[in-house]
Amino acid sequence: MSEQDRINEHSKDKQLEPFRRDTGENLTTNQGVRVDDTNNSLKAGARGPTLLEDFHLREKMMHFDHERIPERVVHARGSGAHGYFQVYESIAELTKAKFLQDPSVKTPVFVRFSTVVGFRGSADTVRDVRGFATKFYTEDGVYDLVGNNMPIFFIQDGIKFPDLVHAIKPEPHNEMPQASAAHDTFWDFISLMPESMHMIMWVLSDRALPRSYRMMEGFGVHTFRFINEQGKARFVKFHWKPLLGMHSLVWDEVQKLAGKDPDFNRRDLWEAIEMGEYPEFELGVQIVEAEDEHKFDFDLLDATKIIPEEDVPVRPIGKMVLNRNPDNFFAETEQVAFHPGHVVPGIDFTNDPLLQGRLFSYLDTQLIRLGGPNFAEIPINRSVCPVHNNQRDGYMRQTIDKGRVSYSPNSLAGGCPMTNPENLRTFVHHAERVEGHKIRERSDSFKDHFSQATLFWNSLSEPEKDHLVSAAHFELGKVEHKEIRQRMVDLFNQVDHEFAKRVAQGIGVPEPTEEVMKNHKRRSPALSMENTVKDTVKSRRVAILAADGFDHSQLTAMQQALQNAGASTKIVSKFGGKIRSIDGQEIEVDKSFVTTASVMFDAIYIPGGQQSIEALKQQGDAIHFVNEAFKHGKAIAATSEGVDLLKQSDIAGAVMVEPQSSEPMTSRKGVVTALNGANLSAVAEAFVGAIAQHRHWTRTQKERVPA
Ligand code: HDE
Repeated sequence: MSEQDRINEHSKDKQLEPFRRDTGENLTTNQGVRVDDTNNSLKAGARGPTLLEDFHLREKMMHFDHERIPERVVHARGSGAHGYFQVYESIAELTKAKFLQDPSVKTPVFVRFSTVVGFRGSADTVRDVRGFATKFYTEDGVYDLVGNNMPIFFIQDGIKFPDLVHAIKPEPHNEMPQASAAHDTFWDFISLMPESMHMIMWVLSDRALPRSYRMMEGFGVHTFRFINEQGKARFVKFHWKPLLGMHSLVWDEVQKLAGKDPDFNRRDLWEAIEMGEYPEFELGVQIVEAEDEHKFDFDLLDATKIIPEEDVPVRPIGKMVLNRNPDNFFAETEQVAFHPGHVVPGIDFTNDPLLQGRLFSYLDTQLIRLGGPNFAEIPINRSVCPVHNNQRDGYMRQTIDKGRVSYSPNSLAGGCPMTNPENLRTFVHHAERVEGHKIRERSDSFKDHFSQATLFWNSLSEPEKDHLVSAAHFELGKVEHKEIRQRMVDLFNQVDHEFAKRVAQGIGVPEPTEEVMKNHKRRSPALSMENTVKDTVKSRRVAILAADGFDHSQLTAMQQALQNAGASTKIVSKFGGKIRSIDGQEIEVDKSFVTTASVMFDAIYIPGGQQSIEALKQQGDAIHFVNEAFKHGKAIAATSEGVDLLKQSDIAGAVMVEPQSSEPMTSRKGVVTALNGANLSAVAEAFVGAIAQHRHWTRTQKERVPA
């Protein structure tokens, strides 16, 4: 295989091919011996004891007994996808990384998205950071960008990681709560760790509730280095930007989803790829010249800080497309082993003490999780370029190394495999000059823990601020120890006085009286999700509520319009089976009220049809569907008699749903109505626009709507 062939979009796929296995016709043992019966163990007489001789039983049971491996200590619950990455144009001036040179090369990738805190079987939609780990199978070896959906971290030094994780995981005496930070040990720790304040603002924000893995940003978090062919080093921060924009769920919704569909984000990713709606992310970089290292009012080595995008713009350098679901969850998504230390020539580390801590942890944890030192040979982890070294043996060794030489230097194998520091494709560590005393100390340049927390707060829109305050009410409201709640309010008071007062009001502790830290009033618009992409409904899911006697032409016209815009629809009714329109046409119901809920959709549409609407009006589930979608800020459309269902619901008083005679159609705060079905194309256009807005947070009366 030529080098070029080896690195193309399909090279990883081809490499995996020999490992794939179909079900096969005949059931055999692991030795390939055909089995006569797998339903009855071998016994001495039909009612007699089982015989030790039953090799099929023993082998089957032995394998089953060992099917589980330890789950990841953090990021246990994940979802993977294959795809490729393509650079827009060569960035050779910045880095010699081979996969960032040639726009015609599609470098294969495998991505694993994850939650951090919950166990492997926990719900997807919890309030948490999301992992965003990408394995690039490049021509110069495997490069892992092991990032998160938040650009910073809780702690500045890796040595605090075990403490952080112990504090946030379920409490050790009773193993509660699952997949949640809302408990005493976490907030006890945080209230004593002011360096976590910036990250805490992100975790309390809507960023912690992504609508989809396809709609969240990713960040390398640490400052890394790019090294070009001339050996010039620059600082770099990595950003993934979703082409669909960043969008979130609402708190009430995520809690319901955790019960109704704990696989919500996983299913969303899987279905999108199956339907050809391939998730796309742009890779961007913020570059800082080496000589500018100290020009910021924070330290580039401090992982609790961002470089505001307005100060150093993010330069898009390429695009990743995820276009193939894994064949087997365990073999790929579970066994994949990421490591921030997997770098290729052209990408290097900095002295960020958090990053340095990570460099030890990942290999170490994989040793036990994947059962020995040979996990790089597991198909999903294999490099697509050749691997040669003197490593031998160990549990589960796959490679059959030929010859008698496994040491260096040697003469018997002509000195091979050789090292070659002169070759530009060889990884040579950046020769950074370092000097210092051996001390356990934090640099003074790491000591401002509040300015960027304030920057984040200042940059949010009003609805985002409201959500953040409510999140603090929930999280801290669950904390039993009042002194911990108090300490948090005192810390928040150093972020913003008004914010701290609002939090205090909801958690039963006195409001701070003094403004201890003057708000610097700086903002970074890039931090608000209000300023994200809002011009597409691609891959959005719309529920159409209907019953017998619905208006077929309205329903199908809306379906068509939504599909043309890239959204997909599901017909929801009381029961599964078929429903019949006024003019006798039958359509298949996709989901019944018991198998779905408004929380699984981005928007709802109610077509007319007297009989259909009369039936829906009698169904509490239909009314609830409307109320709940309204409360969660979702776009709602109703035409002709469909408007009556809105009037019957609790949203009638909350928005003006009755079109005026002078207005054939109304569209207010994401509720689109028309008494006349003839206006369907205008309704559809307004509805598509309303869905593209994602959510209509400014519905002032939504709090009064029960749901
Ligand atoms: Fe991780 N982290 N981490 N982490 N991390 C792991 O590695 C660790 C940190 C991240 O989908 C573990 O194989 C330490 C920051 C992701 O398989 C473990 C520190 C960021 C994933 C580990 C950090 C991350 C992990 C658990 C502080 C964002 C999931 C299982 C020094 C930049 C990768 C494993 C996947 C997984 C250690 C901090 C991202 C224990 C010690 C900061 C996305 O090795």
